Amino acid sequence: MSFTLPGVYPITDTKLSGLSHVDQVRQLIDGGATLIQLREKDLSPREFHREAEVALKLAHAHGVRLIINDRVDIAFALKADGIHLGQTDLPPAEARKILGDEAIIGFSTHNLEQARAASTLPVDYLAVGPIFSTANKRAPDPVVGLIGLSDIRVRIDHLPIVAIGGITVANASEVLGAGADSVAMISGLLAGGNAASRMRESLKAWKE
Ligand code: 3NM
Repeated sequence: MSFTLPGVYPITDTKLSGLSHVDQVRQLIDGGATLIQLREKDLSPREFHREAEVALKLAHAHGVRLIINDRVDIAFALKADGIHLGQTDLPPAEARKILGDEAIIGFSTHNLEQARAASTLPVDYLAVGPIFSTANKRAPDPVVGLIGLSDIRVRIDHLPIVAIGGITVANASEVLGAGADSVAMISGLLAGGNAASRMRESLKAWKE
């Protein structure tokens, strides 16, 4: 399956935004998002399933795709568009067996070695990060930086790369310039309110 990442890849965070997943999805769609990841580290699986179900209905009503973070079971149960997996989650090949060929599978990598290892796995895109320091990940890996990102880009040329970690409307252009196909953002879009207009501004920065 050949997959194209949108230039801006928003990820939900209920704590940071103070909003439910569905309300974040509504604002992000309003700002032009076409692919959104639901990321939840605190709710029970049952609560997350309930929220994700509503968010998925809204997204699909607008032709927007929804990726679930970590929880292959919830992605499968809801027929979400895909799953985003970290290094300690279910291996991508196992997720592929469960979710099938059509599912979008993304995989987090944090250095060149991991990106190289991931490049042979049945995944549709790689996330690389943290590019800059970030407050929104527990125990983040060492910063990759723009040079580290472009080094990975040069060596991994057959998979789309979304950069993540400390990316904002202000620095998105340089991250894209270093070779990322897409920029993932949490606080850059959701901290301080007005996610729709920040989403719009980020898309503008990507198009320029
Ligand atoms: N993953 P913000 S960094 C969820 O390095 C996540 O893989 C990362 O939040 C990684 O955009 C990160 O607010 C947090 O910096 C991104």
